[in-house]
Amino acid sequence: MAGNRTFTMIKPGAVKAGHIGAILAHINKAGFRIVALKLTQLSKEKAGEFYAVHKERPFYGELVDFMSSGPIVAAILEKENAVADFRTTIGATNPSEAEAGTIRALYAKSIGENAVHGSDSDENAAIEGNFHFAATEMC
Ligand code: 3AN
Repeated sequence: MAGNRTFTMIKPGAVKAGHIGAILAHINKAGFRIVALKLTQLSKEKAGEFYAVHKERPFYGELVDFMSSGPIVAAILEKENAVADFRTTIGATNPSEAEAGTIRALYAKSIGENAVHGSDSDENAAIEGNFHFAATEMC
């Protein structure tokens, strides 16, 4: 059965460009409820831990450098079928392939600086949400 929560980050590029408000509004309009929310900055170590699954990929170093380069917004989102519906809302990893009107089509600069993260499974949504938030921060 599909779960009802997913995890997202607004990445440093989109935060620096001033897109926090527009992206959160887009998320709300797409029917997601914000369960947890924070503006924070990842250390290199924390970013490396978060993306450990990509350790062997050629872009890992670049990804960790970028994700620790400035503030991010982390959030847990709730909606029926949250993981799959949020991936539809954000669009393809490469913004040049993202459908028009998706968050990445609107706000991403490149495949590396692609505006937002979205969990790829219910299991990872729970792991990633717990990585960033204590139970008392989830409302
Ligand atoms: P998604 O975020 O759409 O699930 P993944 O899990 O394949 O995509 O990749 C995780 C992150 O790694 C992406 N959000 C993107 O920032 C970065 N990334 C993925 N593929 C590349 C690539 N070919 N070059 C640079 N960065 C990449």
